[in-house]
Amino acid sequence: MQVASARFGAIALFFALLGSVCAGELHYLADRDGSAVQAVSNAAPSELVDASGHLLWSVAYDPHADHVYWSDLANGAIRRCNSDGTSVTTVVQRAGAVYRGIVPDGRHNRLYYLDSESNTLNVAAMDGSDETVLLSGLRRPNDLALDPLNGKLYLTDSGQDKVICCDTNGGGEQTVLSGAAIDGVWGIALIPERGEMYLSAHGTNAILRAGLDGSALTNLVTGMETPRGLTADPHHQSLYWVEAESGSVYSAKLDGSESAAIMTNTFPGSRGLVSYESTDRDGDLLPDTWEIAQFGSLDQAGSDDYDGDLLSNLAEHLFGSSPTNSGDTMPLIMTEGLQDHGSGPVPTITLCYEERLDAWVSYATRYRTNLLAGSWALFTNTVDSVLTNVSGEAGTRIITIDASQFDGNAPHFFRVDGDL
Ligand SMILES: [Ca+2]
Ligand SMILES: [Ca+2]
Ligand SMILES: [Ca+2]
Repeated sequence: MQVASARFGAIALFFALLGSVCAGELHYLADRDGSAVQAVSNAAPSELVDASGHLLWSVAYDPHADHVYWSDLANGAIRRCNSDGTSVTTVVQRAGAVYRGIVPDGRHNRLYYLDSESNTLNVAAMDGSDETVLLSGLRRPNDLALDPLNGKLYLTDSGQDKVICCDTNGGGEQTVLSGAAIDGVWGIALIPERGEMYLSAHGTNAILRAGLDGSALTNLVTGMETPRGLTADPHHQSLYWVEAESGSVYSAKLDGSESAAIMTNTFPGSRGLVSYESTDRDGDLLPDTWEIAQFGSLDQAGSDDYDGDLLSNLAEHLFGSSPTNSGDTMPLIMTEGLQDHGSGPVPTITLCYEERLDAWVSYATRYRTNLLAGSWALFTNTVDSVLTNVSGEAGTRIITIDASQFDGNAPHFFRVDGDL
């Protein structure tokens, strides 16, 4: 934060936002009728694992170990392999178990999974040891999602038409959605940075969206036939799901627009689908090459603050400062002066900050006059906005504002955000 004068203050605060870095997408699909785990790239499937003798249900991906997980209902097992299909390993097995939703959390060496035979939510180490029941008394739990930002698990319970949330240790269980509006709720995906959950429901044959607290439930897409596994891709601002009846893979934008079947290959009976944007396989909004270059691994999340300077890794990425140096924070510099832009000299404020050229967000200036009351308002009444000193992946944005529009007796505070 830099304060330029008693009258005007500049504050840099930045929130995590989403969008597309580059084209290219990767899905993993549990192809039940074909008895294969499929890796699907740009609408072309290739068989990753021949799962003959397995009754496939869910599929999941762990970017940290680069492992693909699936549930095998025929043998009561959760299995995994490397992302090239090698080293198939049984992680968890119990006779009669009906394992459904799986969430590997490689950062914390935890594997969460639902068993709709014992009707429990469970956790184990990623080698299957130390299994613990986190929740019991469920009726037919189906799909599971992790909100790493807030340390919460969300599950769909199809037997009760409920979405249930709890802490990652099983505490704080609560029902966040229930009832006819989510009849037959099945798949769940989260984008915690947007505060949103997405659901598929085969009772209403809809794809739905709600807040993480269950508020503002909305049908995004209707008229499906038994939509099942659902996944959200924040970088493409897209949802993907499988429609079990036709076996089609669908996509839509996060608001439900542009809904369409995207593959000519179909996978009838399929239940599980996950998708990964190839430059951000761990889905934390940081391009993986940048993460590896900065941290040497994918262990840091966008919301983490590695160097403890109160700026998230994502903010440091978007605004060009070092995420590993607490002495390097993104400056938002403000100066005051007089400038002539064609109609005589006027008092001006100049704001200056670093912008990424490849950013998938749009940078936006906001202001307010009272830090204790009111809210930040978008500010667009600028005299000039130019990008200079372009070098490599970044440039310097210089915004000029006519200061005579402001009440000279009131303080004004400015900040810059990265917005969708
Ligand atoms: Ca990443
Ligand atoms: Ca930081
Ligand atoms: Ca820093």
